[in-house]
Amino acid sequence: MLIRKPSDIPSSEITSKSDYMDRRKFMTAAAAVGVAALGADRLKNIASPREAVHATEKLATVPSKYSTTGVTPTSFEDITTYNNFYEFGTGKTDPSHNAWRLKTSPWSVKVEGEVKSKKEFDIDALMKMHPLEERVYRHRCVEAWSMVIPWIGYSFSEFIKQCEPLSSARYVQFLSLDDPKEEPWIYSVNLDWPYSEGLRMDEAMNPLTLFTFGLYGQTLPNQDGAPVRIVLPWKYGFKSAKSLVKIRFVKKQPRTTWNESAPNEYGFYSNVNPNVDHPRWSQKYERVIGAPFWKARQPTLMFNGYGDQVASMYAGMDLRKNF
Ligand SMILES: Nc1nc2c(c(=O)[nH]1)N[C@H]1C(S)=C(S)[C@@H](COP(=O)(O)O)O[C@H]1N2
Ligand SMILES: [Mo]
Repeated sequence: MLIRKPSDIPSSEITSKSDYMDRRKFMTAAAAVGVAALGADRLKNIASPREAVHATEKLATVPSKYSTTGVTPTSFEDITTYNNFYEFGTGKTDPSHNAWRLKTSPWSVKVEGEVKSKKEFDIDALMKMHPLEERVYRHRCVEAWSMVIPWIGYSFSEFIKQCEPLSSARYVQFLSLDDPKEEPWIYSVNLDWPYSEGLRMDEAMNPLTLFTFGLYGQTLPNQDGAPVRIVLPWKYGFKSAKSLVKIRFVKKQPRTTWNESAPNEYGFYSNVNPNVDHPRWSQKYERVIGAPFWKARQPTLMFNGYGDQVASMYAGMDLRKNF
């Protein structure tokens, strides 16, 4: 996404001045702690923080009938070094350098809102809730680049069943971790934290909606949203929130981070649609990350190629208005 550089943003816009000054003090302290930790323990065993982020566990999977065929997966290297994860910086390589700070164990996901009773699931229990499938999906960022990623997970609908939502639940909200100790970059990025995304209940129930724990045969590298994220292959990448700590079943359409940041540019639905351009660029084509130059520019497909499975959910809707 394109947003203003931190230096362009007056501090008053982020928060009150005194708050801001306190935060600055805190950041300096946090940076010092980070350097100390790096200097002492970490460098003893690993060559670089990058390596720590790549330290993942193997996962056993079963094949999936929802996997996309006839596509070539992007390399592991590109998938793990070309990321959007603004909690760890806005540059494409920032998350691969900075996300080693994310502590993914212990980890749990809270469930609240319109459910029979509040729940909290430990990450291990979540990963065992249903057999893990390998699903190759196209991944299309609103910035007009794309990848193909062999994810690991199961349909989010399996998890919804365990949550016992009430009939009053019409939307699902996804909330990412916002921990300034592990993600001090959140102070310099002009977005409202925590990162929040949302889906209509039928979209959340669609079998393509993947509760995701891994990629390329192993647990998610931190920069890709460890230990658990959501993946929606027919929507622009920003709908696929990373490092989830809370899932809310709600009555009304929830706040979503990019929509509240620039409502004329990023809608609630954000279905991939080559016929509706972003106000600042075309969505007709995409740059394929890692592809040889003669394949690097390809036309974007309606619903990113998943129309057969998802188009009926939007029947009768004006997709220009509901972008
Ligand atoms: N919490 C959080 N989730 C996020 C983002 C983010 O900045 N923070 N970026 C989004 C965007 S714009 C994209 S394209 C995808 C990128 O996922 P990937 O880096 O695993 O390819 O994550 C999405 N989920
Ligand atoms: Mo994106």
